[in-house]
Amino acid sequence: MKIRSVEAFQIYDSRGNPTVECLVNADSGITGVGRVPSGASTGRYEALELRDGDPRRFRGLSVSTAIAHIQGEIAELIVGHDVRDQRAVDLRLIELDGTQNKSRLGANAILAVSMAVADAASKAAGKALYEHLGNGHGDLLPLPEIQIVGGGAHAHRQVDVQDFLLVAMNAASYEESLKVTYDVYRAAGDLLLQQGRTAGVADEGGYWPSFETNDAVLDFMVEAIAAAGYAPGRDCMISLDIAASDLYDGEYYSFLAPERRYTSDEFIDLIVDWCRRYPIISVEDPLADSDWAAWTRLGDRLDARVQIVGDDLFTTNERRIRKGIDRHSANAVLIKPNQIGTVTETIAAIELTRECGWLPIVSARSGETEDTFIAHLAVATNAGQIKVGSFSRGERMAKWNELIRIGRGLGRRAQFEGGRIFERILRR
Ligand code: 2PG
Ligand code: MG
Repeated sequence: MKIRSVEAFQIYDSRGNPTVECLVNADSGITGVGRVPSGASTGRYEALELRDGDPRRFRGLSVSTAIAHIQGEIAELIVGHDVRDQRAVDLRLIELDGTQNKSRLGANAILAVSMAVADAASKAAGKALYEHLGNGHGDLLPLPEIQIVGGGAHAHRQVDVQDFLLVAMNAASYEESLKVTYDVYRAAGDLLLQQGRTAGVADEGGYWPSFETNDAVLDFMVEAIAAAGYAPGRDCMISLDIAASDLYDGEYYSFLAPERRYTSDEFIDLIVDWCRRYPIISVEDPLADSDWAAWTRLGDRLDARVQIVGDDLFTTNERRIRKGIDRHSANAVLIKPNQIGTVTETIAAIELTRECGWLPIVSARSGETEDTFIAHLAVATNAGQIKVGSFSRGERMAKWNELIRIGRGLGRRAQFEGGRIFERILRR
């Protein structure tokens, strides 16, 4: 099953910004597709997304250089390779690029190709992508964390915290978790209308309301859960992505709502206090990606049941995850393929996370496409959790819906741990 040709062109993500689509054409008329997403609150240690930088074209965001790299050097390298040998292709791509952060060819170019190769191989085998990627071992439908309110870099800093998400703790199935989310998302919308706070929708489809403080949004989350008929803290819990690297200047964390500066220890106090006062099960990037020592101090202070997730801290990078494990920095890792740039490295990051007893959470980016690769990745690797933004907008719903289809494909083999997944943190 050899690669015959490689195509690449510019498409647009959910913010309308340019991104890369790649087609890998193999024998027997098989074509694999890869489309890359794009972040807004990007971690400093992510693999580099190559943009043209010409302010006259798409405000500098066009991707013709990345596309030219696919059509030129990359195509030349991989034509003739077997699509089934993902690892060999990915390693050659990494070698061809030759940099630590894929900055020469662009992680957007490399990942588009890597994903298209995986897709082509699954089609060649006549298998669904999750079956191919997981060698038939993937059967766990993930517990979703779904955004109700967006803030931070995704909503012009209306509030400082980036994601206020819902976790349906007691849902007995993946589909029931969506039903619970629907109820709460809609109840939240009704409440915002009644309270005159509606101000639009943030980048990932969550509400973008006007609130004076982060605490007010937390109160509102609890109110929305109850209004939907669920028990806060039992049926539903809150997950936060603080995206704290965006709030940190190297010395202080700054909030606009209300305006205040915090030292690392004051910020830790604040997070601990929130987790005490609100039904919070998970905090992502509660501290900045350079503030390593503070992460360890937070872990010592927080209730052992709270999931502490490194996103910008780890950037799906095995080296950084290993450092975090040595330092007891967290107990979960957000997994985003475009932070590292190949399918092989993404799966290796998930495996490392799990080997150490930590929890992986497969995640979309704030700029997404209709691509559903991450839904398959989550099931293939039995990741157990997934984060795809809110319960609205086509690029988000494409992933939630694909997981319904995967569940149907798995039939009676399908597993769902739901909120019990957090017990694994305690068992460490
Ligand atoms: C994150 C993601 C998704 P972005 O921080 O986890 O919410 O945002 O893609 O902008 O980095
Ligand atoms: Mg994040």
